[in-house]
Amino acid sequence: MTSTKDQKTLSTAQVHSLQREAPFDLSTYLAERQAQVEAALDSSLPLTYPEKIYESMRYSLLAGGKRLRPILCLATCELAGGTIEMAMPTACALEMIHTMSLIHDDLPAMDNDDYRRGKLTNHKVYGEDIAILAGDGLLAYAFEYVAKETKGVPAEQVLQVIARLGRAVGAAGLVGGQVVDLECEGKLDTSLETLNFIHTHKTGALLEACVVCGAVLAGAEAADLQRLSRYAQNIGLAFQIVDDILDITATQEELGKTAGKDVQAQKATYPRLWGLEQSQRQAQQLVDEAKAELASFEERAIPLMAIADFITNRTH
Ligand code: GRG
Repeated sequence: MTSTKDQKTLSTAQVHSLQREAPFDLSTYLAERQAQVEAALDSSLPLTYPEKIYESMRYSLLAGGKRLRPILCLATCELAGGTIEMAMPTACALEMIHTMSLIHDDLPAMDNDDYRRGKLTNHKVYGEDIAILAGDGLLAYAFEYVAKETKGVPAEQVLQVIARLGRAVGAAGLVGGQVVDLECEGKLDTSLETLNFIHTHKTGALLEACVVCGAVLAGAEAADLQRLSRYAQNIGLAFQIVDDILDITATQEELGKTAGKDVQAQKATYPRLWGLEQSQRQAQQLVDEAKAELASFEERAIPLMAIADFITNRTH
């Protein structure tokens, strides 16, 4: 006959075994990671003097969003054998950089948008001067945060992360993509090559940094970094194709920002080039190719596989 203590031990083991066998559920996974990221972001940027700028930075940083970039960084760190704690400062920095790019993108000098993440844009609330500075403040703080807050990772790997982040945001990444995007506004004959350049830089470069930096922090080998980089490049382009599709098919409520902006601004987009159906097919093909890059990671890649599928299935 088993004692009460044995029964308790047995049932805990059973629970663990059941947990191991439970199928992976992306919604649960994303909700859990989103909650961790929200808490980390909230404590990363306390409100201090001069309050006005910190308030403006916090307004956009804590305005919600899918938190896809930090979640990708945490997922690849875990895939490569690291921990969430090792990657959280970089994950927060990636969301700070993404948020600053949204603040600047929404400015009257760029896309001139009134809504973002279901709320008024930063410049609508705080004025253009403060919105520009809030973006600058977030960008600078992202680098400080990685350098100061990353714990338990060799300095050489942290340096690599900082270098990769710098490349992803500068003229070789987001800034370069945005410049070509602005140049192409109103040019409906923009080639596929130029469209791909815009999006591999504007959207793909930061997504690639998310995926690769997580693995760098965990000390992944060069061959794995290359596989993960190809995965990220494919999901980055698929993400943008779906973004273009949703601009046409989704409502303002679903998007949290003005719908139909691309057509209104006469932007070259994938649906304009290929039509909606072929755009959806191309996005699916890129997601399939992305998932194929993960084969050698076996079950460790389940979250990244599911995130790739989420990209083509998302509605906002
Ligand atoms: C980076 C120095 C520096 C300057 C910014 C304005 C600019 C240069 C670049 C534009 C980058 C940009 C806004 C790209 C679009 C990326 C994109 C698809 C955003 C939407 O991402 P989601 O759907 O948004 O993940 P949420 O709100 O869920 O985070």
